[in-house]
Amino acid sequence: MKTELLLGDEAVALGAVDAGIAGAFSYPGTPATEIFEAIEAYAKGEGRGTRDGGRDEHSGPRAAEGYASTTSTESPESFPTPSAQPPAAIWAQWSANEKVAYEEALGMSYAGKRAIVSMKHVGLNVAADPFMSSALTGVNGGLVLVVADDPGMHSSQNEQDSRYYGEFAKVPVFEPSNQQEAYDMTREAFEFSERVKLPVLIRLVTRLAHSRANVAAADENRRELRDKSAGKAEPSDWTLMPSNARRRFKRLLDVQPELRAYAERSPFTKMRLAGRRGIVASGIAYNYVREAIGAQEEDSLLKIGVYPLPAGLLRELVDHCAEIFVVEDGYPFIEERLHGLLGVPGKTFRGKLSGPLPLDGELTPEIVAAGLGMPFPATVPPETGLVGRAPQLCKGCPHGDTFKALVDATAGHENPVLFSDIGCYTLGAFPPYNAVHSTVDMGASISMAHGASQAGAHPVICTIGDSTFTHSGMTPLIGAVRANANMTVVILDNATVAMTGAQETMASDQKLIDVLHGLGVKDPVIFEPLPKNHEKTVSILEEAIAHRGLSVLVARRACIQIKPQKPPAKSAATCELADGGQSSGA
Ligand SMILES: Cc1ncc(C[n+]2csc(CCOP(=O)(O)OP(=O)(O)O)c2C)c(N)n1
Ligand code: SF4
Repeated sequence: MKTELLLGDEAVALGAVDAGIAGAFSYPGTPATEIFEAIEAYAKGEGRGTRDGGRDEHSGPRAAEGYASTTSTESPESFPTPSAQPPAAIWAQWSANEKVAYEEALGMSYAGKRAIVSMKHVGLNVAADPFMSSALTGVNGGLVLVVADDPGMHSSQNEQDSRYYGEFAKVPVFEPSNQQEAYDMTREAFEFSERVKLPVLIRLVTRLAHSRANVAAADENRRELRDKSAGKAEPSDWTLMPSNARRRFKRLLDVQPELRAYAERSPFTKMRLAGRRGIVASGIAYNYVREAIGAQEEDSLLKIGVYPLPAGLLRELVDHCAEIFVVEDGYPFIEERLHGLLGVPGKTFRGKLSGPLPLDGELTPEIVAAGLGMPFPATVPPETGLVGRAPQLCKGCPHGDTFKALVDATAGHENPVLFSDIGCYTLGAFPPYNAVHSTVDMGASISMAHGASQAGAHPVICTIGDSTFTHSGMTPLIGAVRANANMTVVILDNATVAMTGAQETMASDQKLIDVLHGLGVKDPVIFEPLPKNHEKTVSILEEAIAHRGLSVLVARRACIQIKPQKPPAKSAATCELADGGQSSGA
């Protein structure tokens, strides 16, 4: 065993590498981004776990063309007999969006290899379609989906709890309470996935994903490629036409008792029966409980690590206790199920539903201790002397110059409708621009602009980043082109996925123009948002607004954080990348 100081995300990554994955798939999103990035680093030989002893055929920077890791040149040729040639290394490449990432991982699993797919919580909304159906098809090589929830919305547009998705799909959910469990559970999740032939969902939360602790990991030389491709696969299991889907849904129902039995006896679930107050805790909240109650052994305690819920253990605890306190980060998932609509006669429940724990936001050790009536050392925030300020675009950001021009170009219109999307440019909602009137979900700016234009609104303009465009903006643009909708689309091509830490983008520069041509946009207008071009940019926008029909413009200028810096400029770059440090939603 070797001990390493790891983020929760990195512990999952190492667990996956040590479980013998053949591939990692993801689309960036805080707080899950580092899972993929750590696997990518391992795959490139920067960390441990490279299957071929650290061979690295790729030497370019991460944000460069050609993508990162040592990649497989072999792809499965046909099902059910996958390629006899195992891939030479871990395949690790960002996907266009979370749905694509999930499907790529599923394909790898069908081909008999272990695959991990990771995303932030809202990413699972995008990937929900293949996720739900993969519970019916089942898997071949182990398939583990890691979803990082963001209670408290540190860098997200909403707060949602992925355990509901696990229950909805009827697949097992593992919820680590610390970094060691993140590592151990990931390895176990692959084993279990292959045993029950289902995808396994691992749920993390921001606080665990982004904090470090020592993790004891397996020795480097224990890692070996897992390969299920020799077994005969049954293609009809994976072909969800109604007759097969009905059969497969029955199979999913039939396997549920096995999942429940596993949850009851899982080493990640622990129970202690003691006093008449019972505490049920899961995930990171279990740590907060341990911190609050310390070494005392008066309370009865059930730690839940695996779902579906261990009904037998919960029954024992409820029978034994008069008062049950449920402590969980996220929605009151356990509490709702335990309490039901009508409660349990003679038993008192406490938690998020009945108080004193808050229904929204993130739990903290202080909140949990106060809820349990335990003393907690008061912490005094350090005196920094700093005044709080709204998040801002970096000084010199290309998006700022586009928004300035947009504000001037629309100044003569009484009611311009300015849809936008998710990225650094969401900060255009703040003064001095106030040029973002909506941000809902990735790609929505184009579809909403189309809807508004068909309602007769004018001018209708949407701003969308290059990565968000290839994530979910291309599909609605096809409809807008077909209808020649009276609207203006401005694609903000800054050559990177800036908000989540400058990952490589799918289509920038000429590639983006080629994509637009392919979607039916004949003559996209390109401009360079620079202060010296301001008047010209304003007139390009005015012309587009005056045009009765669809105009597609590309604001092409690289994010200043990825441009090579001249020495003095280096110290002058003070911007935080929004997804990591600001909070406009990521
Ligand atoms: C479904 C979903 N997946 C991922 C994210 C995280 N995320 C927010 S914006 C963004 C992309 C930003 O890139 P781009 O559109 O090119 O704009 P930039 O930040 O470069 O200006 C990502 C990946 C999210 N908010 N929602
Ligand atoms: S990171 Fe780049 S895109 Fe984001 S605000 Fe700064 S300069 Fe603009």
